[in-house]
Amino acid sequence: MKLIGSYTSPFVRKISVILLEKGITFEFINEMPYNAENGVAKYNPLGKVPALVTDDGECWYDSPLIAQYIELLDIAPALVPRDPKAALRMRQLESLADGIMDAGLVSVREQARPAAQQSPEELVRQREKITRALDALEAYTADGTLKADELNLATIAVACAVGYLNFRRVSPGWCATRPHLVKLVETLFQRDSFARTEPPKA
Ligand SMILES: N[C@@H](CCC(=O)N[C@@H](CS)C(=O)NCC(=O)O)C(=O)O
Repeated sequence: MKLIGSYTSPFVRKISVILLEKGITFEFINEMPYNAENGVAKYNPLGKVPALVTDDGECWYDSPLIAQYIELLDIAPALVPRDPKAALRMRQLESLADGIMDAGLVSVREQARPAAQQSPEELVRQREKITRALDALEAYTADGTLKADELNLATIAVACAVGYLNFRRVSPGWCATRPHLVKLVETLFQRDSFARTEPPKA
């Protein structure tokens, strides 16, 4: 299998962690989608990473769908419940985490523009999405919907989303008022799969 991605993308990290946790061997093809010259569109017409190319030459893109494909391979540990409704609930939590990644990415892109071209309103809009989503995740960890000691699609996605906020210093004070979420992500960050997929420092 080939995973097309960049080392800084939280969506790519989610898929890398899933593959590592399941012990699936893969080759990482480093492509930077925001570089002028990049080969991402060969794999995904939308020009986004991750994309996954299987040994049969099938190509999958959009990380929730890739995660679903990998789960279909039926390789332990199972990361999504078999019950369809429970699976849907877990995928909704994945969407919430992915939404934080999306809003974090938009914020980072906006702040990379020349100061005069940045939209403070857009930055506030994105920050509010992140704040509301983090509050929802804190509530889900407090009521046991998300459990720090459970490895599944939702907890992996949440840890990747928060890892991205930390890495890009978006919402830097997020942890002050969300102790349950802090415990969850710190537990996940201790895993080898997370240590091996930490974004580069520079
Ligand atoms: N919904 C997509 C989002 C992927 C995404 O936005 N990836 C970013 C990198 S973190 C990207 O490739 N952006 C390039 C672009 O938007 O042109 C997924 O879950 O795979």
